[in-house]
Amino acid sequence: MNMNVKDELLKRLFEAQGEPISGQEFADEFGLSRTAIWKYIKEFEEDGYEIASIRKKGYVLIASPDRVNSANIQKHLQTKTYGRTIDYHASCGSTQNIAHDAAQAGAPDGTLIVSEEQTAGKGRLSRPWNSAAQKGIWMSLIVRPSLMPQQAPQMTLVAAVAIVRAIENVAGIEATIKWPNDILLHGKKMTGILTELQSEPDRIKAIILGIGMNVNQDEEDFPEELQEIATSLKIACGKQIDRAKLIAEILGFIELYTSMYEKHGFGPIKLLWESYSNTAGKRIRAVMLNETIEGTALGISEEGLLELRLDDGSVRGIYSADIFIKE
Ligand code: BTX
Repeated sequence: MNMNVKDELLKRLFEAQGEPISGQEFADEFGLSRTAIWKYIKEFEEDGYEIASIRKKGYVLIASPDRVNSANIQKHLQTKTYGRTIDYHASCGSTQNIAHDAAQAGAPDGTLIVSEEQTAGKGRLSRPWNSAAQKGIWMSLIVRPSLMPQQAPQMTLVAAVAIVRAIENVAGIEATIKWPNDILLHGKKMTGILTELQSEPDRIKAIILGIGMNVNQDEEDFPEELQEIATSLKIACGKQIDRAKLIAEILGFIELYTSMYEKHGFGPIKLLWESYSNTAGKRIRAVMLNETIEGTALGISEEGLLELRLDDGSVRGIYSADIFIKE
């Protein structure tokens, strides 16, 4: 059996998003018989996929085992707008790059790009983000809120609060937020958020909220260099989590909190964020691009800056840094 052709067939079935794939056309394209295609379909069914065969049209993927395709996400979705358009990939370089192009091309508010794996997932400052196939949630949400460009960085904090609430609902455990963009479980990084902006001087065109979540990894699924610092939801709560359901839940909370932010300002989000944060009151070291400072974290400002009291008594607001908490 040629595995690559089989993978390609599955990928096409996913990407067709409920539309039929012609067995004959696929067979012709790859120089195979229709019987060979039929055998692949039977194998998919043995693996737990539900596939309908429609006369004269082809094969339609009805349901799949633990995949984050649009059908599986949307059956849990309770939002008005977010996640109503989903662009699903079996594999891609980075959902963030796809989302940037889609936003520029006019993708509607709430469009979600999601992939089973990323081969070039990225964090802040272009650091690599490990995105193993079928183990996590690797997604980018395009939002077009009525906010000013200077209010965009706070969307990282909006997303962080939404993610903690969703984890509580789906997995029954409470995660903590480490300013600005990490969600921790038992002190290890479980989620990273990358917020990027497409803007005019006085108007947000789009915010791309990139969310990378370790969900169903076991410890040995992480490369050695991450084993000390990374964890997954499954490691923390001891059970396999339905990723599609978790995505739907996250989208629900992001929609709720974004609209709260638009209507009532940052105050309510700040309160929620501070209740989940592990940073306030702690002695921390903040490593920025050009300087490193130490002080005691006071909390976040109305603008979403982390406020630090330095040893000389002065207070500094920090826009972006890597934070190390000194116990
Ligand atoms: P960050 O810059 O805060 O974190 C990056 C650092 O985190 C890396 O240098 C590495 O040490 C560590 N790391 C890498 N992979 C993982 C992992 N899976 N779990 C825990 N730690 C890890 C955080 O950036 C923002 C990440 C956003 C990722 C999403 S995924 C969907 C979207 N597409 C894309 O390319 N990026 C975003």
